[in-house]
Amino acid sequence: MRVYPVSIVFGALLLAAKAHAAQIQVSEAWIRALPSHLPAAGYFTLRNPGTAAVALTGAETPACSMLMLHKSSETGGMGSMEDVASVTVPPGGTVTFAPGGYHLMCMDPTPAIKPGAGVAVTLRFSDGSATTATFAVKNAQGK
Ligand SMILES: [Cu+2]
Repeated sequence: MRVYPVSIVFGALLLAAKAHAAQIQVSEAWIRALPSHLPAAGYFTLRNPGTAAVALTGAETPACSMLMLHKSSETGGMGSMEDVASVTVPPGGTVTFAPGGYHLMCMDPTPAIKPGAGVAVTLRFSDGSATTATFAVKNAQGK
């Protein structure tokens, strides 16, 4: 039998409690696959059940060479998008990634990005937690 120093056990318990309290919930996750190897966009809703603000700081999936945080906007009828470093979810609040606004941009989609399939995407947060959710792949019409 091994005896662990109390401080290590206590530290692990603290970490577990912290991660649990701040766990962000992901729902309605999907990816729009486009023809001709064009970048695919990922959409979802984040809900923060915790009591502190948590920011989405990054995302990754084996199905894309890179998964970037983007925000679409329209100025004078011209659509454009920009990189964003993080997206904050307020305590008790939700943030929706949807066409025309925030989205994940999947560069170099692999054949796994195929309508009808599901791909695992890991979302990383400012509190050090990470959540992996299955994104349903839909076609260009969002079906
Ligand atoms: Cu984009």
